[in-house]
Amino acid sequence: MMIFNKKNIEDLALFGGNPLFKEPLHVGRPNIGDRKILNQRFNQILDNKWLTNNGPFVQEFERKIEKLLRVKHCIAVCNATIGLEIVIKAVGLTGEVIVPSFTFIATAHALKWQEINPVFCDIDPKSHNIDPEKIEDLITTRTSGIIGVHVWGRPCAVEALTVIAEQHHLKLLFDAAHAFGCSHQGTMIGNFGDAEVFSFHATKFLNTFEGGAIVTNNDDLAAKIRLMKNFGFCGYDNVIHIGTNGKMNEFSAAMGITGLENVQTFVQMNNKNYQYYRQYLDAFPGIHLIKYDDTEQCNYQYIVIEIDEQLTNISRDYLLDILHKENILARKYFFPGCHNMEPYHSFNPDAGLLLPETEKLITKVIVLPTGTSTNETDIKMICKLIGFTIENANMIKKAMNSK
Ligand code: T4K
Repeated sequence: MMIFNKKNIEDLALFGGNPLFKEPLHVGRPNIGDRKILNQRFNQILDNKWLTNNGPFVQEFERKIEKLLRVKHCIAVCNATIGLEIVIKAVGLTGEVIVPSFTFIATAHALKWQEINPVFCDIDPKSHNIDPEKIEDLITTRTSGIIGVHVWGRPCAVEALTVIAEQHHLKLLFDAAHAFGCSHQGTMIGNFGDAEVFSFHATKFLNTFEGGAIVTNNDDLAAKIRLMKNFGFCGYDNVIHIGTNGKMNEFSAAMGITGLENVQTFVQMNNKNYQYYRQYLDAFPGIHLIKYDDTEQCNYQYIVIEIDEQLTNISRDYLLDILHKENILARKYFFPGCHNMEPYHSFNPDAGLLLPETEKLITKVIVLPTGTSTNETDIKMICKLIGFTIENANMIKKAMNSK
């Protein structure tokens, strides 16, 4: 039976006490399905001697995703970053593209990699997603598209973005890296805009070690993307388009298929953890756990809290220091925001002036451990520690400052 080992602030690991957890608790522990079946599939791949290049497992994985999401085309790729790069080129984006800064750096880099400038748009502080009301002011003659990001798997304001894109003749893509298995008004993510891109990185809800998928309902676009992810090959010795190597291998696809067979288990586990956090964090002033819309399909993959320092009396960064020393490896995604990272910061050092909500949010967010590595007791302990920190905030700050 694990007990909470903090009575005084000297008991905190930061001040020399024993850490609450012996082993580190991570954010983003991989969800793994049935190992026996997975190993059978790995053996089958080795027996087949067909390891990559649109093999049978990749094809099965793609068809299964199309069915699950009720989308016409799924093209599996080696990771979401390459997926974004391919689709950006396939829809013909050029010049400037409007994106949120509150996202993983890959969204911006996928553009800049091909000499397209990401123009950072502020977010809606309620959803953490791109704010459609701030987009039109950023549109210039060079703007060719918008990329929305469904941050934490919570859908963007899809309808408003679609209207803006149509009115201004812009392409609309979604970085759906976090949103596999989520829905918006009853429609699965994957069906919006010109195309959407999922990530199946190890830390994602569904993982293929590394991997991703581009999904679209546009036949011509899908055909083009299929060519582009395989060097532009159309049959043997016949290259008809510029392309790259974006192929997913068979082992990744086998992992993905095995994961797909277990998505309900992953959702239940994540949701259970999310509900524990909700229950145990409820009492603490200034700790706001983001909400998921239970009337939609959600993957509950991210446990995200916002710290209101006025109420907690302790900053996000101090709290994070304390958590880390106790072996709780919480993260401050997506700090410091793409606009404060290179090469974007040097290109426009004042970008933050137009991003007040992003600037505020990047100082407030903590993503807490969940998934297979955490259970109710762990969550109770993490929440107790957060409560203990808030209760003793003044003393802790004083001790930290005099260290
Ligand atoms: N768009 C968005 C919005 C994204 O969030 C991402 C990726 C992309 C695009 C691009 O997708 P990919 O090209 O990657 O398919 C991680 C992931 O590397 C990255 O995929 C992800 N977003 C991002 C949000 O998180 P880091 O720098 O946090 O990774 P790392 O190594 O620190 O791992 C995070 C935690 O997970 C650690 O506490 C350890 C744990 N972990 C990690 C791995 C790899 C494990 O327990 N096992 C593992 O195998 O970026």
